[in-house]
Amino acid sequence: MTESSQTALNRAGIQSSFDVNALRAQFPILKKRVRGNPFVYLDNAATTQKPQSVIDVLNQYYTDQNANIHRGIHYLSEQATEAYEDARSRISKFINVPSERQIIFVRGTTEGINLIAQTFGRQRVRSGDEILISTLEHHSNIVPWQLLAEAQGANIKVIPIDDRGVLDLDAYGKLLNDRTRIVALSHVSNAIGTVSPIAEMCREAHQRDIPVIVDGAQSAPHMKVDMQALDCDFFVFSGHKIFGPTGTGVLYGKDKWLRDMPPYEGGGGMIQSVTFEKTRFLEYPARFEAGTPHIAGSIGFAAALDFVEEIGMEKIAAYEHGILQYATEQFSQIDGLKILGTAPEKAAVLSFILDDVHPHDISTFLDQDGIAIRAGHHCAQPLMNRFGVAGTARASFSIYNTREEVDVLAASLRKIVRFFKR
Ligand code: 7TS
Repeated sequence: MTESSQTALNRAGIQSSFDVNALRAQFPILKKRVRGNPFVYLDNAATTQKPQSVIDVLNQYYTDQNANIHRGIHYLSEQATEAYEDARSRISKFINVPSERQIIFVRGTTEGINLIAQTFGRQRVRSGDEILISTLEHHSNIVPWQLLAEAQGANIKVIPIDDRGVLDLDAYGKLLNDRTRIVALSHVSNAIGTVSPIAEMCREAHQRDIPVIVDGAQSAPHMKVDMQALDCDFFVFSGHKIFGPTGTGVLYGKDKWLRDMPPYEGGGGMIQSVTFEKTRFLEYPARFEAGTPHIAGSIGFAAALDFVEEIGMEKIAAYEHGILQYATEQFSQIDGLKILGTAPEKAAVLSFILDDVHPHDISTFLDQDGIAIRAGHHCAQPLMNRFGVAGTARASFSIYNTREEVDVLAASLRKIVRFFKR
């Protein structure tokens, strides 16, 4: 271990108080062997593995509590409703939301952004207006805005980045103008790990009364996110990237916007009264939660946040930072390896290319050694284009990854270098 990563861990007091092996033991899947090797899971930006506590909550729900919510006036339905609403309340506290009602359950970040675009966006954006996004965005924070722009006759504008993958804030200031109706930004880039200064960018947009939508899919799992400190207008993140079940996520919005937004989907659970002539809708959050939701999933999502809080987000951030630094140092010693994304503020993601070896070949080779990474465009094709590559290989870290796993990855990469040099 190098001195700098040692210092980062010591600073956070993690060496003494954090036992990564004990933590790993809580994740049954990490005991797997893959192709005869210990399983090294480094695809956490795609989805994280689940601790036993979350698996147990899902099991318990279906074993002991399952009923539909907000409907049947019977014992189990009441219990399920209470557990579901309690999950909403715990999630709201996790991101410091003023009222739990401002948490809307969705299927994930993708659905959350589409919901905002198709309700708030349609209300707000007219012909000739501009929607401002950045070069760093995941497709799910590009395509919903393009669909909206096409429907309304609006235009998409894009904040450029420098060669390190850092947003150009001067350009941002200049791009904000009287036609800008929405700013939509990722907090942390899934493809190269850049952390963007969201609070500062919100302040600047708010000076012009422009609302800011934040894609928090990759920030909420890796750093403390506080809605009142960020002061963004909307924030969306996925449960499955923070140790929770797939098919879960939440959308947070400011009351001043949510209260006047029209529904996204129509159906049961979101109406006050229905006649064939006219339907009256419930207030939010129910207005945006048509149909039977992923009840067990949302309860599991809250259990995942309990797991995070038990460790402490500051500890998680510091530990992962140490791993990222260590991996960056290891990678810099590998012949022909180039890291994409060298922003001073980064979280948990290391994207790289290796001479002319195709990223898919890298991941296939690593897979032979039981190592799971992601290769390709990472649903960020415009960002790949900016760097002049079709794709990268990407290792993304979580709290259960170790320096030993980074060593295994580095050794396997060296093997690939030797193989292709022959
Ligand atoms: N936004 C960001 C920044 C993401 O990283 C992802 C998923 C999404 C939105 C969409 O989230 P979902 O839960 O709705 O699918 N990112 C990745 C990834 O990096 N590899 O696989 C999925």
